[in-house]
Amino acid sequence: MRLYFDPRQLLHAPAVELHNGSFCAYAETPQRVESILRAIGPTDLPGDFGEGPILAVHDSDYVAFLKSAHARWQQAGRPGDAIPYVWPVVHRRQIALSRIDALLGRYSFDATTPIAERTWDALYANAQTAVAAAQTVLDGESAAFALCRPPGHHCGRDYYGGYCHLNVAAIAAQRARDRGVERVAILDIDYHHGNGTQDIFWERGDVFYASLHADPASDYPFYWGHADEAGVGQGAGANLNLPLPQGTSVDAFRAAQADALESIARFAPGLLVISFGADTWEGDPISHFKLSTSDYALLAADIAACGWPTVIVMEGGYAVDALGENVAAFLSGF
Ligand code: Q9C
Ligand code: ZN
Repeated sequence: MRLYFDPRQLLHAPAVELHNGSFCAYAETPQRVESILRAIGPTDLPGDFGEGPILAVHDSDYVAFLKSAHARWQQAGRPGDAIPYVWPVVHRRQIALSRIDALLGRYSFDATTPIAERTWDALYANAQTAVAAAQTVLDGESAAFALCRPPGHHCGRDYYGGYCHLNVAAIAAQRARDRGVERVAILDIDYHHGNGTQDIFWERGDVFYASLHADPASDYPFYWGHADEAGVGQGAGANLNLPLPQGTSVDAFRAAQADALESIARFAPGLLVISFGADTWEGDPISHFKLSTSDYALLAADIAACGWPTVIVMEGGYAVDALGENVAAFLSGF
């Protein structure tokens, strides 16, 4: 299987995050990548596909904001990473926003996702990694892995959060659409619901989104991910949420994944994108499922047996020492 990664993705390195009321070490650390590389071996550099694939998913004003946010933060005299503290939720007047704090609140939905000095460079390389894996599968490989980092599934067309700024799974899926694949499915098996991916394709019938995740009644991102969210308009019926209780282990997870695969099979995709998070592992520090390392090979084999050309995009997974083995186990199933 071809594996893609660009070392510039490590340039996004926030120092701290706001967690349960205090600042603590950033969970989505560059060391996650080192763990994965140790376990999967050498990777290929992606080519440079330009900004086109990013702008095919994200609004241009949002991309311009991401590029300039940290410089604006510094111009305002602020130290460290840019972190929002105000949001236009109530009576959201958004006239000529120019103060960095106003912009941060406009384009984010949480305060856990800093923008650091080199964040844009990392995000750009991250998107290229996703496109390279998609392109390899479009060119005829049965599967490819994009070692994306930072992850992407929490961010939408014009907003960031949940450690995610560019939606790499959506960028891969949209690339396939733009290169002639008529129906693309996304299977999201990160511990958290992929609210951004759901929002991006909410009104579209050409991209099917299916997600297994912790019930939003108990877990982040709280405001999305319930079972009755099915899409609207052209997208009605093309969104499938399968929330699962904390404590879920492999039998229930595998059964839910089989339900998702059955729905995807009815949709008959020409290509599958997997948003793969290893934060479903039993030892993950911020999550509460009970999958073991060997379970990942089983789950991947179930997906591979469906026979769809498959792009695997890395999402979450925060038990850094075990992360590499969990990713390698998943890839071995293909
Ligand atoms: N510090 C992904 O797995 N923070 N994002 C929860 C823990 C948000 C996780 C509080 C978790 C987002 C891609
Ligand atoms: Zn997650």
